[in-house]
Amino acid sequence: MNKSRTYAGIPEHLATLERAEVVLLSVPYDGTSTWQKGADKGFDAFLEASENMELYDIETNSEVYEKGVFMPEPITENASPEKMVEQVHKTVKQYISKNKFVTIFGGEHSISIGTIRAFSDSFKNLTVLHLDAHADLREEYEGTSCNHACAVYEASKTTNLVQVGIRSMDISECDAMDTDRVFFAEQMIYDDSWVDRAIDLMTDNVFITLDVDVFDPSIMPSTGTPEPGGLLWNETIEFLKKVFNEKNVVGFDIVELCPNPLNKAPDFMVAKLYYKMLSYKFSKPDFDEYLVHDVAHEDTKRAENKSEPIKSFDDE
Ligand SMILES: [Mn+2]
Repeated sequence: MNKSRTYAGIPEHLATLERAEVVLLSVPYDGTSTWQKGADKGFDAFLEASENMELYDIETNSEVYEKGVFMPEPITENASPEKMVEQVHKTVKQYISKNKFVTIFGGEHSISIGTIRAFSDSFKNLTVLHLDAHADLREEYEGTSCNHACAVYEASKTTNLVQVGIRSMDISECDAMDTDRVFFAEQMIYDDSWVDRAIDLMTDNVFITLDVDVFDPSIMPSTGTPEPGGLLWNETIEFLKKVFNEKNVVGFDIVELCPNPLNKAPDFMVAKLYYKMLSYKFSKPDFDEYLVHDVAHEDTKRAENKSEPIKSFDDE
């Protein structure tokens, strides 16, 4: 990578470790993917798209890049999946200890075993919010527990794992899955109460691991294992906004962007997704609104409880 290249082309003085509040670590690892290769090219496509993005966010009325984004040297360890995971674990922990908001870009999903381990070491009562088409709960796959198919198995044992958008899994994963904490894509379509129910399950400290295949292939074809029936842009963004507003998001990773040079729209979508997540993290303009809204909502509920129940056909 060109040394002077900065995230989204931001000025160099905002891209130093000392100045930046955000660390953006690339792990262009593609050692265990099972179908389409190319997740190692994801970061460059993401970076290129980011450079062509407007840096003013209308919704939050903010320019979050001013917080500064530092990009360390990418992690290129690929002697084995275990060694890569260990290197990610060590490096992420190191930046967390410097009080940075650490974000990590894959690579395929096995990198998250290392990122989650680092956040779980560093933050009490961690919730891992896992957005993905796949359950990723295999204890071992193709001879290693550091395969992309095992991405959140360890998290299911060591953290409060909440899974959203799942629509593909192996029967062997049922044992490790806590279905009370899983929001299957099929159910989410018919009932949007999942948003609040998912947030209710979360502890204060939340780490988000987002596999881009959680999105519908109509908007996100550029991924190794696309699955029909996924999430769309607006509902995902609304959900994430609520999570950032109501919880302490301590970091996130985005994985499995497998770019297609003939279609750059998905790369741009991921660039925008990353920037939105940063904008939500650092501006929280709706935070008070949310509180007021929630209080008002509580008041209404209380008032409702006091008044005589309205007879409805449901009561019959
Ligand atoms: Mn996946």
